[in-house]
Amino acid sequence: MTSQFAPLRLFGPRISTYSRIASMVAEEKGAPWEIIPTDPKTVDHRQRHPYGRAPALEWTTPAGTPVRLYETIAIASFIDGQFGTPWALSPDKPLENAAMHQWISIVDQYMFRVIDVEFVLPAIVTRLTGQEPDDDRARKALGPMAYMFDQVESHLQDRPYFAGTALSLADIWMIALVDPLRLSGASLQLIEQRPAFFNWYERLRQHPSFIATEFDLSTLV
Ligand SMILES: N[C@@H](CCC(=O)N[C@@H](CS)C(=O)NCC(=O)O)C(=O)O
Repeated sequence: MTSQFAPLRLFGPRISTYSRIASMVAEEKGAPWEIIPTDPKTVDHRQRHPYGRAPALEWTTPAGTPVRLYETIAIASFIDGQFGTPWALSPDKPLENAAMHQWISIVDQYMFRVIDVEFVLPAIVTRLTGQEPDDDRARKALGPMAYMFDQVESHLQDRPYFAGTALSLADIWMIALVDPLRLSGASLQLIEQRPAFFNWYERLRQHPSFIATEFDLSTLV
C-alpha cells in the first residue's frame, strides 16, 4: 500500500543508534521513512544539525510546510504526535509519562556513553569493520554496564515496559542502544543474567518495528 505521506528523511550513518531510534518510532507509527547515509561531521550536515550529530530530519507536510528538526527526542515526539494514533508512544498518565522521560534521559545522559562509545565501538564495530579492537578499553566498561543493568533489572521487576504496561518511546531508546550487545559474549551475558531485563530484551527483539529497522552492523557509511 502506498502511503499518502512523503517519506521522513533521516540524515545520519545507517548504523547510528539514534537514527535507529527515529526510524523505529516512524515504523511504529506507520510513517514512511528513509535513511540518507550521512557523515554527521561534514560541513554540509552542520546545516541540518549545528552540533554535528545524527540524525537530522527533513520532511514536508502534506500542506507543504517544511519540517527541519534535530535531536532525537524532538524528532521522535514530532513523529509520535503527527502520525497514526497521536501520542500512542507517550503515556498520558503523569507518572508513566515521567518514567518514560526518566529512562530516555538515563540512556541519553549515562548509558549511551558507556555502552556505545566505551564498549560497542571499541569491541564490536572495530571487529566488524576490520579495524584493531581495543579490548582493554571495552573491558573497563563492563563494570559500569553491570551497574546500569542492575538499575534496569530492578525497574523491570514489576512492569513489562519502561513506562509501565505499554510500549513507549523509552523502550525504543533502550532496545536500539542495547541491541548490538548480543554480538559480544561478555556483554550478552550481562543481559542474560538479569531475568526481567532479558525477558524484555527478547520481547522487544521480536517487535515488528525492531525487525523492520534491523541493519547490517558491518555496513558503515
Ligand atoms: N543528543 C543527540 C545525540 C545523537 C548522537 O550522539 N548521535 C551519534 C550517532 S548514534 C552521533 O552523531 N555521533 C557522532 C559524534 O558524536 O561525533 C540526539 O539525541 O540526537
